[in-house]
Amino acid sequence: MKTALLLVSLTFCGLLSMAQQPFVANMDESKVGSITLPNPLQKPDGTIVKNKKAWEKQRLYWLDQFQKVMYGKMPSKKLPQSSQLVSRTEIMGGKAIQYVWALTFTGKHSVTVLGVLPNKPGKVPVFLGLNFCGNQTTSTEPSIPIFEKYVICNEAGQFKNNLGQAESRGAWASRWQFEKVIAAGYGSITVACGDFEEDLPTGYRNGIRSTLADQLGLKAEEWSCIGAWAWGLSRTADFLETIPQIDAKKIIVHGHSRLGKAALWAGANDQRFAAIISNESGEGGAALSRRNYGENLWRITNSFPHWFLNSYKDYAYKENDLPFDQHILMSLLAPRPLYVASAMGDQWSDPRGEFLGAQNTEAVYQLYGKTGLGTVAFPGLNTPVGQQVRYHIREGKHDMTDYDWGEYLRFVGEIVKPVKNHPQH
Ligand code: GTR
Repeated sequence: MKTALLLVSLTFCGLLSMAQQPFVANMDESKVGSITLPNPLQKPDGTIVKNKKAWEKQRLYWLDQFQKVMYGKMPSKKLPQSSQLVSRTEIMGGKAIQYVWALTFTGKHSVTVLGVLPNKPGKVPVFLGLNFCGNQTTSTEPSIPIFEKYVICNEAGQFKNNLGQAESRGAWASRWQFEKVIAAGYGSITVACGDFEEDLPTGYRNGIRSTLADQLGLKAEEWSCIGAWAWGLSRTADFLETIPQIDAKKIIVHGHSRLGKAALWAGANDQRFAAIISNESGEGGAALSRRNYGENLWRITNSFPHWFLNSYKDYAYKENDLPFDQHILMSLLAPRPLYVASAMGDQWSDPRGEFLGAQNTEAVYQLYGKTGLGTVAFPGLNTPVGQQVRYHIREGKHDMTDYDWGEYLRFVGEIVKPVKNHPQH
């Protein structure tokens, strides 16, 4: 009895001290050690996929694995959705039109979509990405409604109790670079991620995982917040297909950080996205989970349990047991153009792990006759490398900057070309 008690209290103290120990991220490359990655081309029976056709089948196998282990199921049911134009405003001295639309799903859940399109006739390719802190933070235009749900931003003077105030207008405009995007001949579309699901462990309660649970036929715990955001990106794409000025075959999905994770997951599930951009998506995004550098699986599933399936945290410090790694997630994007970007001052996201994640998609891109990143070494600062898969590490901190946008526009300009001087139709 005494021994049992002693054991119980020892175990209890052990657990307590583990929980109390602050997490110290490994930031020493020499301590990462060597890792062995699963081969995207290796089928469950051990044989190797040799052509595109076989890969298409293998692709579904991997998608299913990611659904079962990490991000959860994706609803297969299509819901009726309707839209309403809220406002149309000429901006940038007449160079662009800003649209605000309300998008409603089965009358049960509504989100607000912001669009900035060039003010000229003809269809344009668009960038589509979720924003963190409300549409009003992407531009100073006063006609954009202030987002009224919880956001993670809480800068004094701009937000109060995590709710955007009038002063938050344009707070994150530098991450959107609307003028630059319009000048290059593209449109830009965004929705606050919290309009689909607030970024909180309890966010599912008033997010689409609850409001649409019956219609979608999925329980909240069967998928995840990242899943809900990715679903939101696809539903926004459905809506964009109904807008005559938008070339819906050229929707480039992008996202920064946690929203970059959502963009990758959206691109994997929805092959309509013509190109995918991951800006510093890090752990659970482009970075390899098997590399213990910066944020790791233990830390992310403890800080943000709602982003993934509950059971994903069982792989903490057992990353080698994962059936996949994040290079396989990105292989699911092939043969579409993929841009993975890091920042030197954002070691938390493991830039080298993001680079290696992008590089290890090569075998799949080659099945399509494309060179992905190619056999390049980890590049120097501000030196993009690669072809159909591109990578850069820029100087500076965790952010999505003017430099990043310049490179994304150059990349999609080569591959997803905007139509110049298009005729009226
Ligand atoms: C961090 C998180 C990262 C990344 C980042 C962000 O706190 O650890 O995985 O998603 O937030 O979204 O800015």
